[in-house]
Amino acid sequence: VPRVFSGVQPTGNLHLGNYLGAIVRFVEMQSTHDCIYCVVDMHAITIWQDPAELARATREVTAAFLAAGIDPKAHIVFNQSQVHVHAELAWVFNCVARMGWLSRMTQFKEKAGKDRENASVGLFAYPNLMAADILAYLATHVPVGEDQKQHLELARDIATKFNHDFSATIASNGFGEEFFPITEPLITGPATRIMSLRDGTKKMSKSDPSEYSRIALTDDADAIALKFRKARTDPEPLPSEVDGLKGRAEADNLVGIFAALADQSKAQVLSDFGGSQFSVFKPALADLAVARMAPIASEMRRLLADPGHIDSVLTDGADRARAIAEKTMDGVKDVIGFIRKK
Ligand code: AQP
Repeated sequence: VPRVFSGVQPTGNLHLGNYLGAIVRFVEMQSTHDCIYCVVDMHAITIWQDPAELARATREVTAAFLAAGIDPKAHIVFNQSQVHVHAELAWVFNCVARMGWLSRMTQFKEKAGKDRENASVGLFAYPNLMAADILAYLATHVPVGEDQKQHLELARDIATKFNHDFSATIASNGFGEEFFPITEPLITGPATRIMSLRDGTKKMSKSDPSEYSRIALTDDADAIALKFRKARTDPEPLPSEVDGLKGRAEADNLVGIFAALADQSKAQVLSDFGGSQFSVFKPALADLAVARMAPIASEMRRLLADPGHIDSVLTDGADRARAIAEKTMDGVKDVIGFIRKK
């Protein structure tokens, strides 16, 4: 069975983009893959996190995974910092990846902004840790949103260079031609890039200062309806064909969200709503979002009332993840020439 790895950062404000772009895919893949889903708390601290808030957000992402339908017994759910191999393998990858490769990462440029001198070294090396997350489990498939495409290409480059640089000891240790698989990103469906409700050119993001830019997974029905009502749009009615969404970023985004929530294509949505004004479409979208999201929000609240249970899910998952990752790390050490206890 092919193995999947993916992660979500516990940086607060989990939103509809995270849900439709990532978590929904995580749920679907359980029937066809061995799945490992991680709350990547070590990634989160590349930007300052308040300690109490980090722990709270870690439990909240875990609750979202479980409430959405991820089965932590059949698959693995854990938080990254409980498995030491992520940090250990990331160091090795710090020494495999080249400065030039990382300098081209657009997310670093965006997140570091103008004050690059003051960005953490971890923020720069973030993609190496992400490669370690995936490759510690020799995962072959990674479901992510569009924004992570460049980081996944880097993970492929790291795997390729490692396999090449150590080809002699990879073969002599009996690992054949390739130690690490060349991971495939899975970026599909109508919701790979959900945009901000306030600005159709920016992605919906946890860190946007405006609450109105995103639908949070914990929003109640009133908040969802209000945010869609206030969502920026143009004055034209919806087109009947997908082509008519060109140059209308905000309309395109809302139609994409509707399609993803209804499990339809954008063409199907437009065949129902083509010619409608937003005053008709937005309430229909809000009703659909509430119907789909309210049960998840209420299950999250139920789960979060028992943090001890959530922590035990994470610890149990980490024990099983560690067993897989340590085996990979032993192989890496043998291939590199690090002496270890056998
Ligand atoms: N707007 C989005 N549309 C579709 N997918 C998205 N993802 C994030 N935003 C969107 C996907 O969600 C998964 C987890 O994301 P993350 O928390 O690890 O990383 P992120 O990209 O940093 O999330 P945010 O919400 O955008 O946070 P900030 O504001 O900190 O940048 C990933 O699979 C991601 O693709």
